[in-house]
Amino acid sequence: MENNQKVCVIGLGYVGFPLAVLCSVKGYEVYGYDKDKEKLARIEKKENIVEEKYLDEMIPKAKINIVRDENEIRNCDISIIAVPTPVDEKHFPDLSFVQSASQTVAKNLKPGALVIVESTINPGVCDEIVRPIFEKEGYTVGKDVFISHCPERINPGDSKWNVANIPRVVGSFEKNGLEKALDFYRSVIDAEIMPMETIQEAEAVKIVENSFRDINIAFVNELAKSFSLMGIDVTNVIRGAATKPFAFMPHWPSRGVGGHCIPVDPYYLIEKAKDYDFDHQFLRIARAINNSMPFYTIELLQTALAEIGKSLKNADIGILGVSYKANVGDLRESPTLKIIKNLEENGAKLHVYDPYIPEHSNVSGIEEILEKSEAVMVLTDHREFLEIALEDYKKQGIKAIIDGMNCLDKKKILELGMIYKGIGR
Ligand code: SAJ
Repeated sequence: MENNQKVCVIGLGYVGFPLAVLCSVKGYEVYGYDKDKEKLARIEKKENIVEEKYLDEMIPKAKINIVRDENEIRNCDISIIAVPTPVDEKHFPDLSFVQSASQTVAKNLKPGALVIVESTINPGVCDEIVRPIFEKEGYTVGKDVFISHCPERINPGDSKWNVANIPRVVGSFEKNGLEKALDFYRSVIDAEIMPMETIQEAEAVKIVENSFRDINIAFVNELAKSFSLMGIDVTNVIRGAATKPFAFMPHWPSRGVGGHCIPVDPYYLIEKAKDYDFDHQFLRIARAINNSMPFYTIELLQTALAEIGKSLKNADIGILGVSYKANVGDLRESPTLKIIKNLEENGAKLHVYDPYIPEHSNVSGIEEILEKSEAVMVLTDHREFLEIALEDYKKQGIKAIIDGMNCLDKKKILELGMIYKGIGR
């Protein structure tokens, strides 16, 4: 389908790149803007830079014109901002990337263009930060610029849900902007595109869906701590509760909550609500519980070592998995990094391996970990680790296994005579 509209995607990461590819195969003339020159070179070589399999057959058909001069954005009818919105070490939202991307677009805007923010932002950012940037350049929102928010919902590594089929919500400051954004997303995505009544509602949707996940994970993490004191396997209890066909959604305890979304987004709401003198205590408590899990996991290791008369100091500890999520290599807010830092501070000798993050590994592979360690912590449920025969741990003299993702066969590990500590099991 030919489409005479030109689209520019600002930020070609795990959100922007798939969207740019999709827009191109749907017939738009697509421009891509990113500060990372190396990434741009790889895109020009038609590389699948986000390593998402579903893009493999789309990329050869896609054409992404790399923006070499910001002026070229002036040709575009639609500019989509898909840049990171991390938090700083105090968990304060860092909106600098959204600000700078908005400034780039505002200084190179085609009058009448539609500007869409896809980055995750808290309610109020479009009105208080993005809109003034365009007004400062002399534009009138709803007249010669249209601003919309459509929060991204990319789930890295998901083989089923992707940019082409995930339903979306869209908000804008006024009717025309909303219609333009709805028309655009309905032309590229084969799923429901829901109009929100205000742009603030659209901003709130993403924060709410990810905070929902964070508090539910905190719920089962707290259960894991209490049930393990009672000798109850919380994962069996969750599986049992999940047989209820309605009004229950299983979440799973683990060594902690990492990633670019779940542990970050609640802070956006917590901080914004402070502007209204409201304390999101429930979100804060959930964050505190999830942030405690790496240290709870270390306590499990200490207990296991004590059972063999050892302490952390000078203990040879194998760390399997640094990535925050299985089968991808992503360190953002990784709980393992917190565990590694704490164990090193306590004098443990760490042998670290993550097949997806070689630069964070200090051994050649699984065999070396098993040879050198006396206890092993499985902290990411990568498929490679699930394939390790438990007998191999035993053969190599491993005395204790800390199962940070509850992904191993506890019963078999105990039968082999090793100590097993899971999160709530
Ligand atoms: N985690 C748990 N227990 C759970 C689920 C996750 O401890 O029950 C941990 C994971 O180990 C990981 C972290 O939480 O460290 C985040 O896991 P995630 O599965 O939520 O993965 P993400 O960070 O890729 O989250 C994305 C989000 N997608 C978007 O924001 C667009 C999230 O909304 C999705 O729900 C999630 O993928 C998903 O469902 O996989």
